[in-house]
Amino acid sequence: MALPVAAVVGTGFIGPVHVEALRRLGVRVKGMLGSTPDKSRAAAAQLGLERGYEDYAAVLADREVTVVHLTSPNRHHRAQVLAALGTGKHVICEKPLALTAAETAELVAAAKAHPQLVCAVNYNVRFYPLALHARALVRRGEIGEVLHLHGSYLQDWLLKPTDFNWRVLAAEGGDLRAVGDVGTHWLDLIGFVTGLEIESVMADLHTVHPVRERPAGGSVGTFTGSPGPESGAPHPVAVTTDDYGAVLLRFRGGARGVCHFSQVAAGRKNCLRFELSGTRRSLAWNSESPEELWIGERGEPSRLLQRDPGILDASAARFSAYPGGHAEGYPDTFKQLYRAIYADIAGGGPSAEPLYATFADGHRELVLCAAIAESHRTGRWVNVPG
Ligand code: SOE
Repeated sequence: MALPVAAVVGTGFIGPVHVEALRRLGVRVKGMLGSTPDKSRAAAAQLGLERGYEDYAAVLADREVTVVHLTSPNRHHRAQVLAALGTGKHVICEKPLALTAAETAELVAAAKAHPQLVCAVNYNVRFYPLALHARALVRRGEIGEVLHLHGSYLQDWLLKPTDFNWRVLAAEGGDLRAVGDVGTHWLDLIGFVTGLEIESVMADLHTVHPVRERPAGGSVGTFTGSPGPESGAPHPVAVTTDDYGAVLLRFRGGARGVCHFSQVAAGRKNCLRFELSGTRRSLAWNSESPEELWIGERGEPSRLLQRDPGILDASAARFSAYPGGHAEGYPDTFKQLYRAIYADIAGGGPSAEPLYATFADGHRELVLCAAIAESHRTGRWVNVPG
């Protein structure tokens, strides 16, 4: 079988992360597509890629390309996924999978109609070795039954009213932003690690800056937040998406949870934390110190486990490349995620229970977002359809 060849759609913060991870695996990345042909060419030149595509039609028409990575603004995902599947290409789509649960339901159906194609959502946090190890400990019964859990995902790059990015606009990124952009990482991870399903939610969302200063012309990069030198005078725009969201969770089977998400938390750059409290032990992990897993005990000293493939569960050691003390972090999660996905591509199609998030998992996140939005609107607990 011919080796897979990838194209990456989107030249912002995350597109180059995909390119780098693929190259570390030896996957050929043929080209990139930006929001203009000039941006495509500039990105291709900077990363040393063969093609800066003119438009999406040119990506699809490139018969050498068998896998499309979508890192474009969320509003493009639905149409780009459908078109890629229509031309027989595997799809790895950034999260959230699309703008609404109606759109993601359509994408799940499209994936079913192309069972030979791998359809994945880029929930990379699953692939920190200690996230995989925590999952294995829960599965082995090491923490007993989960009683309750809590956590957060906090960033600060949208703290000021002068910080702007396409994500703040509901039309570009979806109605929910802190919850949709970073909260769905947390919610996906919790489901992945514990196997628990959320039954109902009670949410409180808040837009700290209902008006933000949007620079004229020029673009504002993710994490740079504020306008670059090429941007013109800013003008005020109304913002309806959440800067902050807090959600109480009830899980099927009785466990309880609480989480909050923010993109206006000064000093927190990209900080995802969770703590699971079980009938035997607790587990806690923080993405900003991803090499350590806290294991909480009652009758003996609690301990900090340092990542080392030699002591990890085999399911986690498989995705940990370096000996302990040789830190693995954010870029490695993309590499390991693509290892799992490209193994399926090489194997001829999706495996039965992949570790990576499928379109069904991506859909589940949009269903949760809809329930969270409804709960905030109505001030009530809202059931999440199973
Ligand atoms: C911006 O908030 C962002 O890049 C998210 O979109 C990513 O999913 C997350 O990994 C880091 O932060």
